Amino acid sequence: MKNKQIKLLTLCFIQKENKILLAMKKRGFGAGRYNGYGGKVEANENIKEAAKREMLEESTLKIKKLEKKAILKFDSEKFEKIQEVHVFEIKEYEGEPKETEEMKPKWFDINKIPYKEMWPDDEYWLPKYLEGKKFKASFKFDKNDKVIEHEIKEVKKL
Ligand code: 6OG
Repeated sequence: MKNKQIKLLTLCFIQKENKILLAMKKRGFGAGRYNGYGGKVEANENIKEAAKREMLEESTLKIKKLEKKAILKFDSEKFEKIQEVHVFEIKEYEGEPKETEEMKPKWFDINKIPYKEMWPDDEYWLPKYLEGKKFKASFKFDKNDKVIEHEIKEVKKL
């Protein structure tokens, strides 16, 4: 993992009672998979601002309050840079999620998460997220996006 540059990204989830909001990515990196909402942190913004901007662009929701829950690092021989994904729980928002050019939203029962249609790392760490834990994790994929190494460490603060 050492000589690569880092690309900063965000990933946001919303829970309502026993449901979680995921969205089908319609284009670009990760197309055809369900995921939370997020994207690249631009040079002129901080990570939280980026998370809010991506939520607005991809779901039309206006975020009022969010809390960082995890930092995930992904590496693969296919990736030019290590992807460092900052995961947030959306605590307060305005609006209803709408389909956009990039994402098609769907609420899932937290006991019926569609792991087979998600990134293969998700089934390792999303359960921990759903337990309300804070953690740092790293994953290495082979060229078929299979997880070949992983580490998850709970932390008090991020
Ligand atoms: P754009 O590049 O389209 O944003 N992301 C990942 N999410 C999961 N669950 N696993 C991964 O394993 C991921 N790699 C990236 C970060 C890409 C979005 O996908 C997330 C962003 O929210 C490799 O702008």
